Amino acid sequence: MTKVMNVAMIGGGFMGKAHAMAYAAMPMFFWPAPAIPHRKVVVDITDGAAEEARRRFGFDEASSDWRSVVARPDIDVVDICTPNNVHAEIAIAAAKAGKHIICEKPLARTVEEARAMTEAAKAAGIIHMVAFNYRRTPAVALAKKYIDEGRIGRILNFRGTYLQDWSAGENGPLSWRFQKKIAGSGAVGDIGTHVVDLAHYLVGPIAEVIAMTKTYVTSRPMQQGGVDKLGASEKSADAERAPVDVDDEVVSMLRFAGGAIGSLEATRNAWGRNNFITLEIHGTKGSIHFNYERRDELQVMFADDPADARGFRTVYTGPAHPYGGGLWPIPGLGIGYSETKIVECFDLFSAIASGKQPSPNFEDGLLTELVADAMLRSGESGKWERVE
Ligand code: SOE
Repeated sequence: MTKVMNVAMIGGGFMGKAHAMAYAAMPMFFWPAPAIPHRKVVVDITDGAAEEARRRFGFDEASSDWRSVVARPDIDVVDICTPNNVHAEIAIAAAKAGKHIICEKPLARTVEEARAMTEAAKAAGIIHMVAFNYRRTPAVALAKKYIDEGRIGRILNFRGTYLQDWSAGENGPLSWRFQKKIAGSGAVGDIGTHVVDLAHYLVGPIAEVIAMTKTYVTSRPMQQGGVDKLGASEKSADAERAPVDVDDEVVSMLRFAGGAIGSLEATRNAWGRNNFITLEIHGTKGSIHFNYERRDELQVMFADDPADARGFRTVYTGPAHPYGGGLWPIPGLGIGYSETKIVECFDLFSAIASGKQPSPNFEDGLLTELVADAMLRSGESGKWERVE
């Protein structure tokens, strides 16, 4: 019999929605499931918000006290879907209570927090995962397969972007994402870390960076409570403004430990770009291009293709590709954000069932945090900064 595991989800906002959906859907896709996640308790900041999340996301119980929930003997997995400022506190308490943990990205606000979380998780011997979900897009996993099989050859370079436009308007509210004490950093931590994670996954560790960071919108109308609306606020223009103390954009050059070079750009102020995660990798035997806005497709070019057929071809991911056995039965039916979260959930529970750490785990999350920190330091110093 497949084991049922009780999940306590802390945070019922945007990520809570995505994770709750994945808990319900994962066994429907991946059957037999490695375990069946049971939506046991959802925690939010007030009893009212928690109860609403319970009804909406199908949990048995609601609570506004994460400390007592995390300590409960009937909880197997703690899922951290909160803003970044409480990741460390919750994760360390959950690890001490012996719970497996999935934590939303970025792992923490600072390297110190990420290190403390990693040490606590390792000391407790629990399974831990950071929710960098874009690795779980089948086309990205296919790129990884081609690279691991040597079909692209030695990797020469990497170009990664993450461009969005939800904060381009200067009257988008000052949500927690623009406050250093809650978020840690701006575009670097929020979306740049996704690209760092993808670069680590596909190419290997980044050793050194030189970066420019910039803040274009230096103050924003204060948010009038409620959930983070990601920029969209009709009435916020009249509200009192407060300073933004994080970066809006980062542009960085990268040196990988394995010898490849690369670049990374991340901004949430690029009008017209919505979730524009692009990757281009050139190797000695071929090239790969991916654009998340066309996430069913992997563009690939093999240098030994006949001269009269040279060029990128489009592979539509489907059953022949990573995770294809669980997802849809023919290519092109459409992979979405939900599928990346369902696959993430599958990988988490597979790791728990097998007792083998998934990737990215907290150690990988800490490495990503070290790169983000080097970018922020380089943004200040104007110099190459080592990742250490
Ligand atoms: C906002 O930039 C955001 O919600 C990020 O925080 C997520 O990590 C990304 O997947 C979508 O955009």
